[in-house]
Amino acid sequence: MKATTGHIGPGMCVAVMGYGVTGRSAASYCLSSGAKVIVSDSGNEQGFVQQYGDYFWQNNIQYEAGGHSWQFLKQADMVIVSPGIALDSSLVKRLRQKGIPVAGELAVAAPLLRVPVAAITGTNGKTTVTSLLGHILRQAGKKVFVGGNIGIPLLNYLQNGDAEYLVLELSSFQLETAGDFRADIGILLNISPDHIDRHKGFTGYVQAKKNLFSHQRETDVAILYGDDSVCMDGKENLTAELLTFGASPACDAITKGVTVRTERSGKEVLYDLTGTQLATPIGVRNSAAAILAAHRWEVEPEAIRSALSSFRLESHRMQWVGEWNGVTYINDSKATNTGAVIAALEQFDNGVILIAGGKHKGEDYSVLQEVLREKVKALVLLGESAEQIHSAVKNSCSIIMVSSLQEAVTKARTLSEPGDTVLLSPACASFDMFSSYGERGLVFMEIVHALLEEPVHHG
Ligand code: UMA
Repeated sequence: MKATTGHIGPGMCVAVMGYGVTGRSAASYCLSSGAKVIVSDSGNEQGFVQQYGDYFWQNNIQYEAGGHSWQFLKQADMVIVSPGIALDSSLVKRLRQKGIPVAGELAVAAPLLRVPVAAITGTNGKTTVTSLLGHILRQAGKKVFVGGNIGIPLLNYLQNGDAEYLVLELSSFQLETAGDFRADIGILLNISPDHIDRHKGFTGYVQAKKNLFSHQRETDVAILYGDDSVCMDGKENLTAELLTFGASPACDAITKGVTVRTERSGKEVLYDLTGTQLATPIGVRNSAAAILAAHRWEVEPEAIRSALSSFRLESHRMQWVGEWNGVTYINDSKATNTGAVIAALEQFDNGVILIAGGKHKGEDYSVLQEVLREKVKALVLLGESAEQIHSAVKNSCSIIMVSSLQEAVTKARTLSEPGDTVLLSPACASFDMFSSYGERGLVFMEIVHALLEEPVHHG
């Protein structure tokens, strides 16, 4: 029997293509629905069998590893494809031509969702806004499932969930295979180039992001970053009600300094983020998006305020470390490419002392020149890539070469003045000096805390 996406049950054979986090959740969901499951993964066969052989045997799951084949997959009534698998292969095309649906987990879940859904996408900040909205709803006493690209597949919810609201972080990969998925609230935070190989250019990437709005109804809401022309482009084609956030006075949630001003039931409401982890330009903007969503679901301003002040940012992504003598220290160790560094620097007017460098991944650092010229007072370089970055950006700002993170923080502190920001945003992987970006970020924060207990010696 040929399947209709979303109606998985006894008598059907479902192929799970890619057996990572999503694939394992999909297999488990299909088994619990009574379907027969087969698994196809490109990973090394020996390791695969060692890891999953017993589970496959217990659940009567046939598998192929080391690649995907038509011979194996053609027995399926439908294929659930993992987000990391590109859809332009001749095999995926052949499956579709032969009438075998190839769907992502959003398409599978779509017809089965019975509670309000907020879905958040964008190039940067989606994990923060997803966690923040989940946190606000929980503070307001609601039962919430927070999942998606943040690391918890939506199909986990379908198996065990009893939430009243779903808050999902969605990637462009997931939105490419979303089928009829519809969000009551769709949030697009920003768009800048990313995953260009997979989407065959920027246009394809934007298109995938905007799939989020394609099945919305008039009673739904689309929340867009009003100051971003790429986000706003095509707004007249939205079916849902449009709400915007940003610095422009025309926005529905207006960001100014560390405040967000908006309306709720016709009354002006002001949120002051002073003293919270969200009191950065990007944090305020992310908060504005989450506030609009929370108002839509009628959360009281007091519950929102309490959630904003107790919210803790995801580690190592524009993580506020502290403020000493008027200088703010920020850990953005997760910024392992130039795009992330540009996004980080764009949050500041100027006065940044940037600590960068690490393991080179083949990027062209000259794209940083303009933003360095505008925002950066001094660039402190360390790690394997220091020389390369230096020669690519040498005329953009003052550059200091150092040999350790300890030395980098010490230098940055002596160069800083009240009102400045010391930002670790490396543009490189960490593996030349650390085991992960997480370790690099933790070491940075330890050094900052330890150093700032000591008096500053300028010069
Ligand atoms: N595989 C194949 N064939 C291929 C490629 C991979 O069989 O052609 C196999 C691999 O051997 C592996 C499995 O597929 O066994 C991995 O699948 P996957 O890459 O789709 O990853 P998952 O483990 O299912 O994790 C995915 C998201 N990964 C990607 O989109 C690449 C996770 O986002 C997400 O947290 C998880 O689903 C739950 O929703 C990660 C990510 O990097 C964090 N996302 C990108 C981003 O944020 O920029 C989009």
